[in-house]
Amino acid sequence: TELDQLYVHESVENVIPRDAFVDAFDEVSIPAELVGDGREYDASDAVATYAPRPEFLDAGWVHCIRAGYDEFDTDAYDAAGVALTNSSGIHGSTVGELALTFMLSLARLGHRYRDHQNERNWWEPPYDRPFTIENERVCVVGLGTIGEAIATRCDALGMDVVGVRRSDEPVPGVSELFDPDRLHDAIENARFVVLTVPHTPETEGLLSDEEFAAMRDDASVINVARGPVVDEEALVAAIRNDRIAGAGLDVFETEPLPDDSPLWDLDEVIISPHKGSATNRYHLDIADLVVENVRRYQSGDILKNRVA
Ligand code: NDP
Ligand code: 7N6
Repeated sequence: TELDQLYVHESVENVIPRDAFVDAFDEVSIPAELVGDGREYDASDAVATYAPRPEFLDAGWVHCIRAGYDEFDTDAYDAAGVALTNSSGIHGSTVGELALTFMLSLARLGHRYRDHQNERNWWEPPYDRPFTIENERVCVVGLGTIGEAIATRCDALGMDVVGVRRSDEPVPGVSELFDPDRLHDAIENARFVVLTVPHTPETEGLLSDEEFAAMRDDASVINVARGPVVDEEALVAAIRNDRIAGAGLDVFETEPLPDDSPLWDLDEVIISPHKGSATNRYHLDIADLVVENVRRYQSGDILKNRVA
């Protein structure tokens, strides 16, 4: 199949310096060019982008440089016969290490020590506050690239790892798998509940009042998936009322997190600015995916990570 041109939409700038990204395509067999909005495309064009744009539906193939493609209208892509691919498969270490950062800090108190360091304060925690993640149970909800990376890391640190997914495909390091309709059984004994599911109609509001009530009162929520997977108001209430202990959050219902969000003020909430996937080699990781799919597209093979 013909593919003459690779366009890089300027929205990639949200996460990658645009020139570094275009330069990463030096080796690819077709020319790569940076574009803005309002450009016209045809079936011989490929577009690599962060954000969706209506005009991309005239291209031959669109690559989303994120794993989560919930902002793209997959039905419209199907109807237009335009291939849409995403970037799952490259975020295991980056997002996985952030999830471990959150868990280790919530147990070993890195966030509290830094709070007090800012005040030049030799703060000593209450005797019963620190714990080890070793021997604690973690429930990983969603066991794809990121969930599996978290599960294997937690297993290596001596945690008891259980997980939730729709299929019964086993995952290394996970001792027990639960169906999504047994979510409460899966989370009720966990010290950490880690969210790594896509944002879909089924996963929206997955953790809300009932789930926080089912969880242990010393449990923490780690959300590295998408904000709407957690009912944020219910989360704040659960932490304030000591129904659960805390949270590590990379994603939020509204991003950037608004200045008046109560989450900012909670000692046992760690906030990162949706940078779980950040790494100084993101442009290279994405380019590898795109280059592989240019090759496949041109030889008529099935595209990797095709989602529409
Ligand atoms: P994958 O597609 O590899 O994994 C998603 C997993 O979720 C699948 O294994 C699937 O397993 C499971 N799943 C889907 N629906 C449900 C459900 N209703 N209940 C339980 N499990 C479900 O994606 P990634 O691991 O690459 O990424 C996951 C999500 O993380 C992305 O969609 C994105 O939103 C977010 N993300 C966030 C980043 C950040 O910067 N914080 C970076 C990258 C991704 P099964 O089919 O068996 O159910
Ligand atoms: C930065 C976005 C994703 O879905 O939201 C994340 O991949 C990361 C590229």
